[in-house]
Amino acid sequence: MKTLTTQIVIIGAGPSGLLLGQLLSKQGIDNIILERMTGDYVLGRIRAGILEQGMVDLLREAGVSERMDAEGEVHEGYEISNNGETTYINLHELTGGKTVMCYGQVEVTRDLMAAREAANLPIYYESTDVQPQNVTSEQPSVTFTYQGEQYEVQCDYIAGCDGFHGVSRKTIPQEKRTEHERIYPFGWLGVLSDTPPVSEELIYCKHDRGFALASRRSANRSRYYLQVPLDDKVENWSDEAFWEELKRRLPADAAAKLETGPSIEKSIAPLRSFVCEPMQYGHLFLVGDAAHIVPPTGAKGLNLAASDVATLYKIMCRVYQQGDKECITQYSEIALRRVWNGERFSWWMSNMLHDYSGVEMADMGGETFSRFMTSELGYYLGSEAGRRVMAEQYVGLPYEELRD
Ligand code: FAS
Ligand code: PHB
Repeated sequence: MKTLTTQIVIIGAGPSGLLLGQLLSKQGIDNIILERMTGDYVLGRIRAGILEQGMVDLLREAGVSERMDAEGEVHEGYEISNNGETTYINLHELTGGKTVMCYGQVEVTRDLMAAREAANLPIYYESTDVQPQNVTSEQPSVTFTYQGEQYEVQCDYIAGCDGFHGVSRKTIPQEKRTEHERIYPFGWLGVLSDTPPVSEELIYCKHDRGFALASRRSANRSRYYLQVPLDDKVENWSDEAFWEELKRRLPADAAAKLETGPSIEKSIAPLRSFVCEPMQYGHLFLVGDAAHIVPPTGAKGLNLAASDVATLYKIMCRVYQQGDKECITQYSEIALRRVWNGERFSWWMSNMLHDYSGVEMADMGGETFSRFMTSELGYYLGSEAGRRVMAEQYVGLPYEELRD
């Protein structure tokens, strides 16, 4: 067994792990990243596209924002189409000037990976059997296998940035954690295509046939989603079938402009709301999807991961630069307050914008639930106060500071 030593072990090289590693390294706090897959595999996962201002600020502080600032698109609002009737949610006007950045998660990950490589910072791709050890002791460690060799990394703290299917959350004993979950009765069929997007900004479409979202990655790359039944399969959807259904759900002016082309990525993602409480156990901290999952309807998944990173980063700076070890107890409480706000917004937007007809719910029929939600959507879109409630949450609620 080879022994390594560092201050913080980060499990997972998704956006959570890479961003945390970059911020800590800039403060001179040593860290090692252990990633199960190859870098190319991580970059092959097409995911989020909208960054809140808080995440944009973090990426700038991490010194990895040059390409985002050059290629990202600042969006001042988005449209909601309700069976073809569109309402513009003017983020900039409703929030006193705030906006969001449209820049793909893959590009964020690529920028962070490049920065780590340029600084020659340790990252072990294709690490297997990663296992946190003695997390409630003062000498935690992480064991893993790398290129056939057994390793143990001795450290002070462990950041579990290993996503929903990782090892970190399961390291917290079952009896010590409470898990909240809702599985939605539908999924999102996503398509990426090198075609000009139908709109300069996003269009969220509520439609009797099902939800659709028109998003983008650049002036020549589009990202579209369709609500599909939970048991649907990608092989059921030819590109032609996808484009025809998308046209039916888009508002007429956008449908008329839709430029179709071959899909370069096509996949179905299930939708779930999930929160693990607490988000820490001894010297182990859960970050991002390791602790929580949201339906992508509110564009919060990646952004909640970023706010977790911000909180843990501030705590670690205080531990190593001020010698204040007590402040680690604040992490879960602070992180969960913002997580639950993001969970609620994503759950609310999903209930309002998806079609529930045909869904059997515990206390009412799906058609009845859809009628309630259609009325909810109409009320919020119909009032400036309602649109402001949507806008404030979409741009992202403020990050919370540590208590002194
Ligand atoms: P990630 O899951 O991205 O990264 C975890 C990393 O840990 C992975 O690289 C994994 O290989 C690694 N890992 C796992 N187990 C390990 C182990 N035992 N040892 C070492 N490494 C291990 N969010 C949005 O805001 N908008 C969207 O449109 C959107 N779409 C999504 C679509 C899909 C299909 C999925 C799954 C998620 C989507 N999300 C979206 C949410 C997504 O963007 C996440 O919030 C984001 O990836 C969170 O980043 P991480 O916390 O780093 O987790
Ligand atoms: C995306 O561009 O992938 C995207 C944007 C906004 C969402 C979900 C996904 O709410």
